[in-house]
Amino acid sequence: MPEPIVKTRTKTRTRTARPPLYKVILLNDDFTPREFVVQVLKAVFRMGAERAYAVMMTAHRRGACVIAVYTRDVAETKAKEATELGKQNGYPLFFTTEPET
Ligand code: TYC
Repeated sequence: MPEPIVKTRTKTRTRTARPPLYKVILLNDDFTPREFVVQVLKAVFRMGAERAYAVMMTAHRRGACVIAVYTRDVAETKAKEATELGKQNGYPLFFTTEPET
């Protein structure tokens, strides 16, 4: 009887893991003017006027609003940049980040 020929072929499949995402959250405060919040949302998060206004009003009414989801680096940089813009203008405007579950 001839020996059966058994060949083992190892196939390597490369999977690219998706990086974990982080939410940027806008917090309400009693001092920052609405119009200023809208300006920051447009400038830092590239929102159009209508979306920026809606997001600002959601934070105003509910206390906070998730505004976007990015990789950790981008989320933290944008949150810092936007918070800094408020600070430079004497406002307590605050953006924070948290991992998306
Ligand atoms: N509550 C502020 C006001 O009445 C406006 C505001 C909205 C501030 C949203 C921060 O995230 C914010 N002037």
